[in-house]
Amino acid sequence: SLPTKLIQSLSDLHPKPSHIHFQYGTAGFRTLGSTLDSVLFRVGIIAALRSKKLDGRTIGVMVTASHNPEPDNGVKLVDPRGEMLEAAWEGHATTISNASTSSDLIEALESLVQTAKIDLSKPANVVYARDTRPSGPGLVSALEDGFKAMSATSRNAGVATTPILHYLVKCINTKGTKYSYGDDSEEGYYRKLSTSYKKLVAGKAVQPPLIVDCANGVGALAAEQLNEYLGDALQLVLENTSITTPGALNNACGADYVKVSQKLPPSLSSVLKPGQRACSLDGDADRLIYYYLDDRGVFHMLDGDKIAALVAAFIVELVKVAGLEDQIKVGVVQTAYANGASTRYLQERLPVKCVPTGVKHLHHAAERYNVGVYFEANGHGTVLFSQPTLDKLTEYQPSTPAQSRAVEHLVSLTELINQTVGDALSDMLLVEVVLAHKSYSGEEWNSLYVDLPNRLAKVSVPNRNAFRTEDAERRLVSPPGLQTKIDELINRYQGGRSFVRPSGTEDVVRVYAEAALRTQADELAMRVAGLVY
Ligand code: NG1
Ligand code: ZN
Repeated sequence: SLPTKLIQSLSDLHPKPSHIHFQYGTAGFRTLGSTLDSVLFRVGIIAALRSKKLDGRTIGVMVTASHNPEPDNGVKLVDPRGEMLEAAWEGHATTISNASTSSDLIEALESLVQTAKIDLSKPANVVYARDTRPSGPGLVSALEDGFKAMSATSRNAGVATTPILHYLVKCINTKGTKYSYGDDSEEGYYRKLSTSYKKLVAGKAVQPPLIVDCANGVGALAAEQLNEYLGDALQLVLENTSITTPGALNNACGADYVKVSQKLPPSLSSVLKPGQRACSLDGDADRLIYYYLDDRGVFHMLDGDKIAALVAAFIVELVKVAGLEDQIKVGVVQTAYANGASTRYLQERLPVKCVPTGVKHLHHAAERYNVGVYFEANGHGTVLFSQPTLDKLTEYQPSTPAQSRAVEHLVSLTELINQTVGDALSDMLLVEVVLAHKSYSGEEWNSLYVDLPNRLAKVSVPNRNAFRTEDAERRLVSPPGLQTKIDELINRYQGGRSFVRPSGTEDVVRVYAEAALRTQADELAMRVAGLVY
């Protein structure tokens, strides 16, 4: 049975604030860091129970609030294959985090053990990491108390990016098997990425230096390491690396700032030369946005949709050259936030599916293809190769040198691309590979299609749960009548598209609008927001 005495005494050190309701949302628990102590303690226990449920396989815990402001923090659990926590357990986590007292907590835990049929005699293994937020160390010690309460075996991965933590989880759980994902260390990660990158660009002209905006977060540490492993193969020029300056994290920099404001981070204005490529990571380095200034100094953004278009087209081409067109089907997964122009571009070339927001939905939909490319417009995404596809690539007997090269490249891509989750550094190298192969400048990449002007806005409402959607979040079913009014507005704008959905990570409702003209997209967004408010 559960060590109730130990849990009780440790839980008393981490009381739940009485006035707060916590929710395990699309990105785990996420709110003001100063309110999360009890949640972290309890997540430590939940991680241990999840591991026991899965026969002692290692569960990951990541402490981060990604692109959110510095005072925020959060925590999410990573399942053994490096993937997001199974949906049913999101509910368990929410229930447990809201038990008001230590004895309520024990009751809630006992009920989970019963309903999930957890064998408590099994071992519990966890690996955990945090980003650079000032609230991180305190929250991690609460988490460690949770492990202690369950006598879990834990491994501290220190300060690491979210994708590195996912990588470690997958490596640990596949260690010594024929599906071994890699060496379960940060060095193993950098080696895997840099080695496959070097293979992929061998014989190509070295790309000019790339400016990397590290959002003053953990990505700065990882990018610095990666830079060393890359050596002469690619030079990263790191900017916004002030990880200890209070208030700097994600402040007027980083992928979310660039995507939402559609602007160059002011800190880069004196650094970036016209025509030079640059990219921004977010606070935990799982999102990536590229951009450049043209000859007139005008800013152009290359977001997740542009990355999807670039990468999907490249993989389709390699599959074709390899002579595997009939056997390996490539597909793309997007959300409603994908720019309409990107959807049109992709649909002309390969199957495209639209799913609700949240990595979990994208990831699962991508798993249905032989090769599934998924990217959110905000720059979070990756490419998944199914196991049969991986097997096919290793067994395939090419009949020409060109086929053989294409297959080698595809195999190297499966190593370069983080198969567990979107990974800004892995995606960045992936983009660099394609640019090197195609000899594309930022401008040429950007001209694959022309983005429809768009605007993303958020509206605070008394109750965001009153907003319910259907059709992959593209239409509202409640509040009643609102969708009809939105439709009437949309019809007045050329190329107009707009939708409204409740955020899963913030207490707001998001409004998205696009139209043929900039002013029209802005106006449509504003008017739809006016309907919501
Ligand atoms: P919400 O807050 O549910 O819109 C945001 C992003 C998602 C995803 C999650 C998790 C937008 C519009 N939404 O979700 O795409 O990245 O955060 O971090 O970018
Ligand atoms: Zn992130």
